[in-house]
Amino acid sequence: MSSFTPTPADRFTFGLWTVGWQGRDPFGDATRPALDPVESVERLAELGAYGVTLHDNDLVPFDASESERAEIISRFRTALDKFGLVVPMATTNLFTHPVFKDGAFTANDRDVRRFALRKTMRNIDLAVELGAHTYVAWGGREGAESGAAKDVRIALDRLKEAFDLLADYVAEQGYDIRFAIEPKPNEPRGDILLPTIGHALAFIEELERPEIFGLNPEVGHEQMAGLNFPHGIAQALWHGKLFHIDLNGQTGPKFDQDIRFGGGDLRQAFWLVDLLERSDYDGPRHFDFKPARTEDFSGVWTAAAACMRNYLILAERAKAFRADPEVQQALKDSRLDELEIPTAADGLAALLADRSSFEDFDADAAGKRGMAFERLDQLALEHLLGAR
Ligand code: XLS
Ligand code: MN
Ligand code: MN
Repeated sequence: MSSFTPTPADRFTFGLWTVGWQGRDPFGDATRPALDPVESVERLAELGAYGVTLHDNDLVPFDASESERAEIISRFRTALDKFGLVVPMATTNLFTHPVFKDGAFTANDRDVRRFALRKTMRNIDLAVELGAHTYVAWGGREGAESGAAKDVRIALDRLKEAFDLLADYVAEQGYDIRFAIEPKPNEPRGDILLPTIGHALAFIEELERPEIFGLNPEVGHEQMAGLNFPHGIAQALWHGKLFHIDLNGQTGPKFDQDIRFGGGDLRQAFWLVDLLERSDYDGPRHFDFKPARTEDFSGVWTAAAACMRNYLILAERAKAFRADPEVQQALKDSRLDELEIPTAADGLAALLADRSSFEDFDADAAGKRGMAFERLDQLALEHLLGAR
């Protein structure tokens, strides 16, 4: 059994806003002081992380002057170099300042939309400077609380317009950047546009340059909608659209809990790691969690280390599950190998002529066959629990 000690080769990354979250929620003030991004870089490097990610305003305050901005960025770059962390992804804060109260790219006010685009383009420049190749777009306030407040079809026109302009911008600048859209069903808006992986996948195909747009799905966001996250990720992979991933924990449909990875729905976490580790996804394993506001900084670093450790434990458990000869037999007993056989590779005519497929098919007998899924799932559970 490995030591479950992360190294940069595991490609674990953290948002500056995760460990830096001060614990402010709708009912309570901050429970922790602000954390210097330079300290986050140092501590995360010590813990074995590969990189950090950021919103523009996680690093540079919204109202910083040009010279303040330059100084903050230079100090941050020095820390990255010193502690050996990379910045593979960046994103824009289009939700904190009151100017974004009705959204950014889909705000009813045109001047706000134009400001949001300029703010994003400016931060794409910084993202590229810092070496990022992925630009996340979470439309946290692109939504509404009431029916007439947003004409959704027109808002989608504006959202497409914004992404098409951003794609033009990166093409004109010659940037090697791909966009990863992050779906979320609600919070902070009552309802948010592109609420799930499926909505976002369909939207991307309407863009002018769909090839540079993919997804950044987050565990808790799909689970807030009662959806199966590993299934969503499997479909994103199937479409070639898993560009990035936000790992955390959630316990069912409620507010966005952002629990450390492994907290929350542990069985879905197991199947997620099993899927990711067997897939061709080679991007960062990015944690977007919030250390509980009950914690001091010691608890913050404990939670950050636990995200990585839990991922490694689950990867080891999933590997043991797949390697177990009894599991391999159980997979056959459940006919997973048969699912791999195309249903009618012999062609439509052969299918129509095949009496055994319909006229002579004994549906009652087939209906009596057990699928043996209970045994298969119990084996998985025992591996997950460390009982095998
Ligand atoms: C909020 C989102 C946000 C994005 C980045 O719910 O998860 O943190 O990941 O803006
Ligand atoms: Mn979240
Ligand atoms: Mn996220």
